[in-house]
Amino acid sequence: MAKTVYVLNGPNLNLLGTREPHIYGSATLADVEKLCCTTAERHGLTLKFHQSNHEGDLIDWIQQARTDGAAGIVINAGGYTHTSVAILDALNIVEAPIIEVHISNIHARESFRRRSFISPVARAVICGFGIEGYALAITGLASIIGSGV
Ligand code: CA2
Repeated sequence: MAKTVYVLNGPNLNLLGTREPHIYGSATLADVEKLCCTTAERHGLTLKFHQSNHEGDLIDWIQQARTDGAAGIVINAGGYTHTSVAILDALNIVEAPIIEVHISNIHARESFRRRSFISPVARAVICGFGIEGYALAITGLASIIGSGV
């Protein structure tokens, strides 16, 4: 059976492509989903792709990934990256590899963005590659879990 990868997106990422293109580019979240889908397929992975503006939804999907036996989680928690102990707690009990993704280079922006509650539990962190970071994250995950080409 194909392994499943969860790609989780946090608050405001539904607005991708509509505002602040100088920071986040012009691709939409639908484009991100397509990119993730193609990349997951290439590696023989099944994709579960979600976005929510609500912290609890993200926590529910993290717990679901764990109970489903997902092969890994790629997460761009948006602004919750810098604030959420609750998301950290949820990720902490996931045994599958977690890849943290940011579209922008969070280290080249305001100082509060340099702190991530997720990085300590992430196997890898990708930032500053634009939406291509999602494809890199899935490819890296496939390599870690030994899936596909
Ligand atoms: O660079 C990233 O991917 C971020 O995770 C995006 C978050 C930000 O809080 C993080 O520091 C870095 C914000 C997502 C907001 O997305 C928007 C997209 C278009 C227009 C407005 C917001």
